[in-house]
Amino acid sequence: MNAGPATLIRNGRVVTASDDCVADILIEGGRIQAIARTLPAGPGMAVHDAAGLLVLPGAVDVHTHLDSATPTASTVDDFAAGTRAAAFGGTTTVVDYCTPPAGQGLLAGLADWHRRRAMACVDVGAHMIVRETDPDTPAQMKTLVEREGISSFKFFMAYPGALMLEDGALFSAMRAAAALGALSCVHAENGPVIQNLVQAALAQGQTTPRHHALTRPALLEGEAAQRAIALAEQAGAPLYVVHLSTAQALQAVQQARRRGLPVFAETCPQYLLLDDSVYESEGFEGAKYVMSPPIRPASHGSLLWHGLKTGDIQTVATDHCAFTFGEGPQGLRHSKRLGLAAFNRIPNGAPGLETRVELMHDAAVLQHGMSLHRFVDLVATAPARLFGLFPRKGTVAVGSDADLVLFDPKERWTVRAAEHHSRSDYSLYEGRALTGRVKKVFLRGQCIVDGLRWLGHEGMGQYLRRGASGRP
Ligand code: DUC
Ligand code: ZN
Ligand code: ZN
Repeated sequence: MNAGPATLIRNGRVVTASDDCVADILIEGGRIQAIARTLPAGPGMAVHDAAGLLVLPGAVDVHTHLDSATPTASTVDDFAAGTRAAAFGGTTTVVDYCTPPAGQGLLAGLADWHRRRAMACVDVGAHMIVRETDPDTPAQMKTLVEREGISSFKFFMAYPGALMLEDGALFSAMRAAAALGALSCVHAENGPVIQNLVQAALAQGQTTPRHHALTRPALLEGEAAQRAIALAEQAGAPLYVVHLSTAQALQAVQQARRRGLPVFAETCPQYLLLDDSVYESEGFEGAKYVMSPPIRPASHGSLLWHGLKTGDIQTVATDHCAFTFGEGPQGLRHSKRLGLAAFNRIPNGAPGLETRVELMHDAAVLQHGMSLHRFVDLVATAPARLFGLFPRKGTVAVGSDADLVLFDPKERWTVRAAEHHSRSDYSLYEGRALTGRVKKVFLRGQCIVDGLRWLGHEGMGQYLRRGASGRP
């Protein structure tokens, strides 16, 4: 609970997933106390004028990898840098993937994750990645759900020999999650076949970044999504397909949903706004876009937009998994340059936490004609609901945490990595002109971003024990 002074936000246009009205908002004790057309300012109250601005719920990003290590590489944004970047972009809640190293166990992995997340500047929850199973795994999963409020697990169908669960283990893990009322999240790509394609490409001397995309075809994401849906149906498990990027995977999700199955999907701005021409340069530039799944041909993006409109895709998250392009002061361990000799050694992932809300406002509302309500739903409300955070997070309502974004829907500006707060040295959207900009951000009533000024501090983010996931 935040015991700061009472705060009044005046005359903003409050937009939620369902409502739209000009109102004053009174904040006390970190929560919204009242919303009314006119509220009086009491003595000592901090008053913010929001006339001409939208007042949106603090956005919720349910897919990040902060301070996350593999044996060869580590993401460059720790929780302090990553969540500060999030705040500048209007995101006040992050649900991050805890990835215990091989052999460590889930509870020990979580304890390490808590040490790292203690520097967070916005509120954070965790999903747990299950990369291996043993007889103790179901009991550990139970403890995570019941004691730690971790109500979602991620399973990889890619990266054999590293993160992948083969089908039997995947099915058992889905069953265990379902028995606990938890949501199974899957990275849907056929890992063994991709491994085969990667080895064949390398054997032919095809080492440049664009071969990353060529060896991870859309068909193999569609196949894995279809298989995940079948395994989840058999296990009686609700399913959430993370970072969905292809028409084939979307079609599998659509068919499942038409049959009434509890299948949900997330996509990311990079799959909506970019296309595979990003890999065309012959040099190393394409490494900036090496992520899994890769950026797809434009036809997929068009269908993903359709999936957002029909509601078959419920959320837009970032998969913020940031590395530097150059070596930078952080060193090679955080750099794409680890893969200069061969594309399969390029660390997978890209930055995105800071730009998601503004990109989606510009693209969804201004270019694709979606309503402000749907935009708010995609970036805040639906992820909060699906991952057990609603109504504390994801909306503007009496009793909710006072996580608020004052947003100027008319300001025009240009994305520049040099002006960002991520430690990554590039943006996937460098030079893109956008309309709509975050002006002020409040975390539990405290103004943490005021224009270009940072008013928050490391460690102010709280850990979020989440309720049941997978219930929209
Ligand atoms: N999957 C993710 O979700 N993030 C980074 C890399 C990956 O394969
Ligand atoms: Zn993934
Ligand atoms: Zn990810």
